[in-house]
Amino acid sequence: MTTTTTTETTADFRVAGMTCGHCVRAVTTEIGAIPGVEAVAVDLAAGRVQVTSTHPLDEADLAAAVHEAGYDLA
Ligand SMILES: [Cu+2]
Repeated sequence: MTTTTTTETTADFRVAGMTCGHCVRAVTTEIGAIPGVEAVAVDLAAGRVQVTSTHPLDEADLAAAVHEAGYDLA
């Protein structure tokens, strides 16, 4: 990336236990509340979450947010 001045980062990780749209909404809301997060995309079938943020996220922050939503990183 040489054409942009931002350091936008996309991280992909797994979340265990999501089973429906409510789970997706809870995880999206909690992760979306982390400072710097710009977008959260949940793939329910794959149990994966893709997070776009303005800077690399601390995995501890992600884990805390996912836990707050009622799930755990897989
Ligand atoms: Cu659910």
